[in-house]
Amino acid sequence: MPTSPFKTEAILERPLTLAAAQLGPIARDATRAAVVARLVALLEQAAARGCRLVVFPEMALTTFFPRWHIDDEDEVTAFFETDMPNAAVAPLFDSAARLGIGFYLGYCEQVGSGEGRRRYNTAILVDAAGNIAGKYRKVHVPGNPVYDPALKLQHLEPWYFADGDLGFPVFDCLGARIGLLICNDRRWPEPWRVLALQGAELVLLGYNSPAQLPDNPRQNALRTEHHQLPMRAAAYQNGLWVVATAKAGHEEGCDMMGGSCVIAPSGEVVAISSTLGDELLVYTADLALTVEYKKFFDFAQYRRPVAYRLISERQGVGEPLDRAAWQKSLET
Ligand code: CDV
Repeated sequence: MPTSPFKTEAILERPLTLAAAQLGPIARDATRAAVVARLVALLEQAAARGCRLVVFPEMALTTFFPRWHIDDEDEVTAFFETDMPNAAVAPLFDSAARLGIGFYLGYCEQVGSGEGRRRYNTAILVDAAGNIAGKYRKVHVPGNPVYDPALKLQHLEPWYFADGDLGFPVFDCLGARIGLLICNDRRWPEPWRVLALQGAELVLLGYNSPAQLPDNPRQNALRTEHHQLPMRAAAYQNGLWVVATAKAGHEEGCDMMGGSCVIAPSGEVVAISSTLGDELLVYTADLALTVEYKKFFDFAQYRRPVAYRLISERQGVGEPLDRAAWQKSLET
């Protein structure tokens, strides 16, 4: 693949040294203390290598339990955090503040209790002083809302989690405008564009993606391609950097993809993990590189929202609009 010349430029205008902190498998019975110790170890490595921002995976504190239908409500509840930060994650927040490193952390969030209880697949952005600077709740929650014995691979996220209700916010943090996404979000073009319309320069994303799809086996050989393709396109079309971090490896009988990566606004994958275990992938991104691509795709000049109206008005595929309907939609 041809590469753009920016990699050889010695002087970066707005450098931000960041890292994807990939995790290997987390056991179903792993304690929070054991997991947080692994996160802190990666943070220490990041500090030693000059990082200012570390991106942990989706659901970084627990195993990916939506692969099971769990009846035991106490076991399910134990996967969720009711407060953030809390005593279990305090060592992570304390270390980050001491080291002056910001981080993205995916976790399972429970709001309230009893009948009114809500559960979300959530990511937070923590600044270099250890304060929560932003929160996002996963909007594209894939899989089945109920257990389906016909499926070879269960993915019961909608059974456990409500759709995110915070939209796609951006946060000014660490000298960058940052958006947060979670796993399946990366496969859809809309969230990237909504973030870019708010000036996002850097999008952070954690994921748990099975390495094989036994119910769609023809896609198995393309898993890495289907992981990178939408993010590379999104980086290029929106002029932004992407850091995507996996929970990888053989987790409780399921092979999870690695391939944590950093993608430049050129659409190039500029760094990629090489293991399926705990691994720190460090890269110094030049935020100034976003400018060239944001100018190339000058939204203010070239976008035609009126012509795209169907995207926000229609959810699934419907009948073609006839000419009169198009005309009407362009006029109103
Ligand atoms: N955690 C995820 O959202 N995983 C999905 C699975 C269902 C394919 C993904 O898009 O990778």
